Amino acid sequence: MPAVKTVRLDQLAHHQGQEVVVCGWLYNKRSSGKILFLILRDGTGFVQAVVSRDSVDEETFRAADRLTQESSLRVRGTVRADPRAPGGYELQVTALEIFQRAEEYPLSLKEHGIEFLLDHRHLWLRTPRQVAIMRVRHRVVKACRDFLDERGFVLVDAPILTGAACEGTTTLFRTDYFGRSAYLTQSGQLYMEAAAMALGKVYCFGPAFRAEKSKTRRHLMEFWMVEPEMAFADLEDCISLAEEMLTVVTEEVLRHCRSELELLGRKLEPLTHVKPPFPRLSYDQAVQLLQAKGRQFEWGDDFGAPEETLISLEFDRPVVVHRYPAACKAFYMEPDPQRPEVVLAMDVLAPEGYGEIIGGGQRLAGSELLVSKFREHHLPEEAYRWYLDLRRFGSVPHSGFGLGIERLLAWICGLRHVREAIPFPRMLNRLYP
Ligand code: NSS
Repeated sequence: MPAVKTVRLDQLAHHQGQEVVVCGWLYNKRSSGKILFLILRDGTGFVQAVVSRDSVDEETFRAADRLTQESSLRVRGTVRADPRAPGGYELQVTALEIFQRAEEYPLSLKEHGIEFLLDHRHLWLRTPRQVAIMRVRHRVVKACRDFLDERGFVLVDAPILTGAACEGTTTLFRTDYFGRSAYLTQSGQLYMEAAAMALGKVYCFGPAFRAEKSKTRRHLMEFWMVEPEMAFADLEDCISLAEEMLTVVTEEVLRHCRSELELLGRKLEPLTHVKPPFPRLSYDQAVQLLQAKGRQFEWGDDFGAPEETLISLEFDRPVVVHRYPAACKAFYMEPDPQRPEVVLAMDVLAPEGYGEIIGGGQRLAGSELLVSKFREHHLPEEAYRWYLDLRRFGSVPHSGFGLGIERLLAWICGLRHVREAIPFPRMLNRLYP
């Protein structure tokens, strides 16, 4: 094909009246005998390529007529705005080259069952809805990172293979490490605490693994987490950071991903409420709220999905729940000096019934209490010797949190299940594709 500029489909508006080359996959096709309408997609948009018998040779026309869904091709043509065409533009085709004529495509444009779609996740990703979700995901990740970068946080990568648990020993994925046990990381937090003592304000962004033997709408075995950690920071600083971060990330998505959210059928109005201050409830107040709503719930119990949903439905923006009973939380939480039976932990629950998207708080700074926590939680002290060192050499108040990307994305996009929020979900009975 002669040298004419190759353009992405989302750039066609800048090339009206010009001859261009575009590459893509066949999404749909109509024919009126003399004219073929090929709807192409390229991951950035759509175009209607119009092939008429008079403008290409007979052989090309016949080959185009035989094209199947998802066939890959390159076409040359002149760009014309047409509000009726999918994508808003038409190409009057003058040349067409086929990379591959696709075999019979398993995903038709009609509805499929969820198991079938998950079995074909590698192809399902090509559909407009999934493309929109992945674009919003990209924006969410970028917004989280930009937010922290602009505030002086340094990205520090945490290891994936670890020797000890961060979030309880029951959900560890174990693997063999030259005859010893290693575990896939549940959270980079403990390493970020070490890094915060070196650099001040740090974060990691990476995958986390939990062998959660539960099939819920919000649990994955492998998910992605952003974990900021700050030295010389208390629970209050941690809550403010979470509040500001969620506000900015939501604003960025609204600014850059409107068409994606519209395609997903997401109501924008609830997202426009995400502004500080977020409502704050102590665990005690949350328990009172649940009991007032008629829920059977005892002080000391941990919230499950139904409780989180009930609480979050009471507010029009994310809600912060703080000061949980020590027994509900991990070993590393600082007790409230006013009330040692509760810890300086906080969770952020997303509105519209979505529930927890952030977990964190102020970390235990004293070495003696930390050692007794290891014993209480039956953790092997030897594996945490380095972590204890952080309390022996210049311990300071410090705090941080973990934000789960898929849960945040599920809420922002209005998805029913986190499985659509990650390109290749790992679930209880799914390791394919
Ligand atoms: O267990 S967390 O509540 N907290 C931590 O892991 C801390 N060590 C983080 C820290 O302080 N640096 O998990 C944090 C978030 C939680 O709010 C969810 O958004 C997400 O991680 N999360 C999950 N997402 C999907 N699937 C599963 N299984 C999952 N578990 C946690």
